[in-house]
Amino acid sequence: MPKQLLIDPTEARHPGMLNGPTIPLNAYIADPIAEAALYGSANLVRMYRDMHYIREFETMLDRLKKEGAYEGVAYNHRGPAHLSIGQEAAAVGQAYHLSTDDFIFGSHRSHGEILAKSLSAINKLSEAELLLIMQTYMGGQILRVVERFSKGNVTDLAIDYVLYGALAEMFGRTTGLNRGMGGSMHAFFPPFGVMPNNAIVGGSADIATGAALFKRINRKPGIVIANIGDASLGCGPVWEALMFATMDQYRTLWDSEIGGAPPILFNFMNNFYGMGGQPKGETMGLGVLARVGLGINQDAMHAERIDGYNPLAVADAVARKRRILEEGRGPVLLDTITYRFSGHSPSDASSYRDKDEVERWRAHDSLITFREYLLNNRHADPAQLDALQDAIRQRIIAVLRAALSTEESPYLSINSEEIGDLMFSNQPADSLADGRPEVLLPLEQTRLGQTQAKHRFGLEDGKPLPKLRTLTYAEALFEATIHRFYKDPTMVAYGEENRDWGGAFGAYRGLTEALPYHRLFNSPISEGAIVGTAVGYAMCGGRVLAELMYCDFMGRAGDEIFNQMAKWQAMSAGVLKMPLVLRVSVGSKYGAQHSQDWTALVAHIPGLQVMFPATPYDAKGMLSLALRGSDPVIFFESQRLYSETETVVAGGVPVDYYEVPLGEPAIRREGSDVTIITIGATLYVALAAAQELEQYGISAEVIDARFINPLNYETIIGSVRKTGRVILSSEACERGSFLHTMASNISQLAFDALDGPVTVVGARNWITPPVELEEAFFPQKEWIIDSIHERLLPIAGYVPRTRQATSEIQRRNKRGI
Ligand SMILES: Cc1ncc(C[n+]2csc(CCOP(=O)(O)OP(=O)(O)O)c2C)c(N)n1
Ligand SMILES: [Mg+2]
Repeated sequence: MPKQLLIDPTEARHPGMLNGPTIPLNAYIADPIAEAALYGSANLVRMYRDMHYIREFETMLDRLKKEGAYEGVAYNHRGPAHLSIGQEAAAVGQAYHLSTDDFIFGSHRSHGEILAKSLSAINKLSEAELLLIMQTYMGGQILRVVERFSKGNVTDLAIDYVLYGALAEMFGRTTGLNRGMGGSMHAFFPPFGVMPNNAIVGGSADIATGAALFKRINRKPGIVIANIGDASLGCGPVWEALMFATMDQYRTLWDSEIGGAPPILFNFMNNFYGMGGQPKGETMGLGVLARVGLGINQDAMHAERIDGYNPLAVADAVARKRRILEEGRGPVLLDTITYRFSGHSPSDASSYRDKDEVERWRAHDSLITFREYLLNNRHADPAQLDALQDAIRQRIIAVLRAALSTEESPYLSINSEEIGDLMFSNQPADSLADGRPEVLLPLEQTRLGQTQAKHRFGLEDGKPLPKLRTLTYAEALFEATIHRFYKDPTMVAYGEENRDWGGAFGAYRGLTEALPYHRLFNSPISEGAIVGTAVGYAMCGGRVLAELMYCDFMGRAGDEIFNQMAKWQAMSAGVLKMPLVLRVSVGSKYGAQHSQDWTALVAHIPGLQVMFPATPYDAKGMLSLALRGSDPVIFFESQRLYSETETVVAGGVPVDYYEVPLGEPAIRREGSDVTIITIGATLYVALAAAQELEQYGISAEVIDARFINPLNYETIIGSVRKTGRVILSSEACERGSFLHTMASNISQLAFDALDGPVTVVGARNWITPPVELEEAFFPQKEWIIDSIHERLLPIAGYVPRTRQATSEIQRRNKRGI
């Protein structure tokens, strides 16, 4: 049924003027009497204390980097330190009203936000809750160190825990919050709602949006804040996140019971600088960052500029905006004015800015002005605040000493596989949450009833059965998908044209009728945000099936695939899982920008599983495997195959659920003279070549690799040892293709068994030409036979039809083509 969104031409063509809401700038009006009543002295002093914790913590790092010592404790800190000295009030004001249900995501400069949010959480949690968190997180490993030096009550212990855990993390110690795998720019601590920080600037925008989506869809409490630098507003994925977060469908099409738009607050920590470039007046034309809201939706994203040098202005804004988000009326944009006194990093001499400017801001330093505020309004006396500062210094010295000790705070062992062990979580699960999946139809009434009734094998007596009545590769994908949708209530799928259109290439036909909007929806054409939000959704504990149509579009989601999806499990030292399957399709017929096989690109990135089924049996069994897993998978498909039926795997595609074993290639034809290994649709070319080779008395074994990572070489090596010859082929451009990685491994693993060079036949190193010329580009049956003849096993009396001699390798490389 088409959705009910009518586009009325009369309305669309109607003249008029567009007026936007006005955007308040620094509208907070300080009222000390009201503030005293609202917060009370203790909380106001605590805000000051937290600002000081951040200032002292960052100062300590600054001194270590610049002077090699802090308060007599020497250390050469080799890692990064992007400090936020000057930005404390913005972080503390923001954290004040947040609970542990509220998540913050941040950037390379987020130490302050981590500490502020943690200190706020410590203030809100009971002693029992704090102890439980510390005793269970990382098996109590961090707590055991902290207990040795911490003095005082449980709150003191928790404060030491956070300071120590963050610092040990920055120093790369196994007792850090993320076992040293995250470091300064990625440290986080989910029990307090401190979610990943990102060294890819702007990287948190779409991930945080995905976390907010997770909260909404799974009815979880709390809001999500993405802390982003002002200069990072120049990043495409940030804009894509804004698009994703403001989609109308949350309110027009999704069931109102879901609660409206994802509760995401984009908070720009506007310190007026990138590293050295200045968004205002130089690298951007916004003037006032908050202006962006006007362009994004009719609510102007409820945007405001707020004074990040007054923690109370920030706290007030977060409290007001939180209500909007909870009512599903978000997203919200805040332009939080602040300033960093520290350089971009300690090695930065700030040559790009005027000393006078820094001095002017120093006069506004929130630590000075807020101290004055506390004194003037009799919330504290000077001696009390001095003592507080001194106590903070002493605490940080103790934390520093513990974090430096390699005995108390060791590194992961260099001579072990401990980092390797973190790359994948390998914890398959039928469902990631209890509860019944929300669906619109009983499973039997879905399209599954029709697909299951089809022929499951495409041949009868060697002749093809009608395709319309036989299960295709696309339908096999559908069966795997709907199965998991009906098992796992957290599972969602989205991408461009995923719903009424039936998904790219029809693989989702039948899902629209079966699933409510919030489980299957169309996204904006924002490939970065499709993957980035999926990363955020998955790291919060939900299963996502994201889809990018053409493999070539991965270029638009490069960071999200290469740096986010791939790396967060290991950077979190296993705290986060990434049950995210990204479907991409290798094209043909559509020319240069829609037809490339980029398996090698993703195979090169540590942390990704990469799969490429070539038969309907594998399409269902491998997608089933991927969709039950806990690891990120790039799932390649081929447009040549969507309408193909099963003609290779005897018995066809089972009706019941099954999985293909992870990493295991499949022998698709047995032979004894040469092994042909393929990835993707080239399987069928290889099978045809093998059949023709039979005429010449050559028996070829054909293996479909199916998996790219992980990949068990046992079957492959077993075959090579039997035949002594191996040729590899796929549709990927030959230079740098994954075939070469396999070739190199086979050479090393079976050198003694080889009777000839491991031979690679890839697509040409050209742009993909128009469909009429594709035969000149993609490997053909003749290329495989000719290569065998020229390089491996001369065929008596055979006249090659194409140029495949080794001299060709030299000629093509010399020309770079
Ligand atoms: C995608 C990306 N591009 C460039 C960088 C290098 N870089 C690190 S910080 C930074 C400036 C960021 O400025 P802003 O977003 O305003 O944050 P701030 O440093 O001011 O907190 C740049 C360009 C990066 N880390 N990631
Ligand atoms: Mg900045």
